[in-house]
Amino acid sequence: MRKISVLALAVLSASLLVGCSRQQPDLVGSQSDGIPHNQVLISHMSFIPRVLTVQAGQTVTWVWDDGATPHNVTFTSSNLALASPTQATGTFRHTFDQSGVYMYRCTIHNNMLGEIIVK
Ligand SMILES: [Cu+2]
Repeated sequence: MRKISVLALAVLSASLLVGCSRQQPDLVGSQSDGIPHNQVLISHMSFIPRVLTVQAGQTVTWVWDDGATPHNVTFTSSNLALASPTQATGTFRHTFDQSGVYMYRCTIHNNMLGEIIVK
């Protein structure tokens, strides 16, 4: 059941991203269409959106959706020592209580970089 809803979210997010990229790329990651604002999709060897802005106290969920390719979320900023498992499916969550800029990457793929900005 949980797996199905995660998949549904991933599909919804992907279609939202595709729709937005045709018209208004700035809306990616917005709260339109009921898609959670604080979600990062791991797909096509990238974090989508690459930069996500949230409010302090909010939880960010990363959703793996890149077939059998394993990835991880590893923070590189000195202000946060945190890393997800390396996995091909599943989710990872973290609640950001302090404002700041948090850089992260996938340690397997050098080009996979992401950023969480906490207001
Ligand atoms: Cu990766």
